[in-house]
Amino acid sequence: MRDAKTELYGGELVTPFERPSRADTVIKAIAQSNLGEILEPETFTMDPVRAVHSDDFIAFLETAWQEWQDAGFTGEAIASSWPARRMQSRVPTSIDGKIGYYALAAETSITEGTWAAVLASKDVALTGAKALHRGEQGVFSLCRPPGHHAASDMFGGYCFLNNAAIAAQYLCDQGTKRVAILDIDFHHGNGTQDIFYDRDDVMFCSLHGDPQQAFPYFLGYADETGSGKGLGYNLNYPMPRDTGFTQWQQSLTAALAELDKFSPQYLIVSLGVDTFENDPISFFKLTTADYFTTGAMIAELRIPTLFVMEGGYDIDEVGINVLEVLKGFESVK
Ligand code: SS9
Ligand code: ZN
Repeated sequence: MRDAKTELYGGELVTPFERPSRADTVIKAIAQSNLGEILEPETFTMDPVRAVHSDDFIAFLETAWQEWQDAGFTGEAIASSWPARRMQSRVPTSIDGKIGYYALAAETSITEGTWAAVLASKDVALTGAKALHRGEQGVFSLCRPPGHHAASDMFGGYCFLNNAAIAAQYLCDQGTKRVAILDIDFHHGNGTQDIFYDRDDVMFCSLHGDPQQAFPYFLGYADETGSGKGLGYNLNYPMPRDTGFTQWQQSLTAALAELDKFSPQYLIVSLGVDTFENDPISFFKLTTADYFTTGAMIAELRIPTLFVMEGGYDIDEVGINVLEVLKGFESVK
């Protein structure tokens, strides 16, 4: 289990917002509902991970914590130096150099148990993707840690391997022609966008806080629409501080219309509920009832859908809010 002790937040090391109890409250809420069977994840090989992430990045993640300890550091592994502008000539070999090279932000510590949790999380996503491929109409993968900020060779924003991207690529590798990813986490899914930016077989749509004001700050603008043959297959809907459901729903309606035109065989929803009004690190104003409506709207597409857990940091409400999305999805027959 990943139970890091430190997150760099406002200049202090605090208990991470992304913590084990998030998953506990979600599984508890779902177990008390009668939404369907709860399955344990299968173990997959690294092949689906290697189809999305670079070998050097995977090798880094696997040994980072050991190397950090071997270097004699006593705190959790955290980046503090970056290949900033005009400093990008080569990859260092020391762990403190490497962690800066592979980190896109400094809030995310690597510690004992991180790699094991990261592997389990991608197995949860792949188990969901496999169930979808076998004919399920709706599946939820309770992944933790989340994945949408992780790019092919960068971790950060609490994410290490991109679970949704790995699931999407797995479906492509099974012969699927078109997969769509709808990211409704409060934060822009920069990693997922980056991974599929030049592709026309995986469409990416993200609704999120304006990167002028919100993490990940450097990506997520509306004019990022894809490159090469991927042009037109990347859609961003940034929204300002205090956005409530009326405005958010307009973006969702627009995104769903575009997804419908693309006509994917499978839909993957990067499901974050950090859009919630009481979320401690975000600034949208969605309510619990809005999550039911959201789930129902997604179901109206009538595309086999895999929900992959991303963010949501109001520990008391994260379970009920996720459950409402799934109940809304199930309410449409
Ligand atoms: C910087 C805050 C960084 C990272 C949030 C990652 C959310 C993942 N002021 N916060 S869903
Ligand atoms: Zn988020």
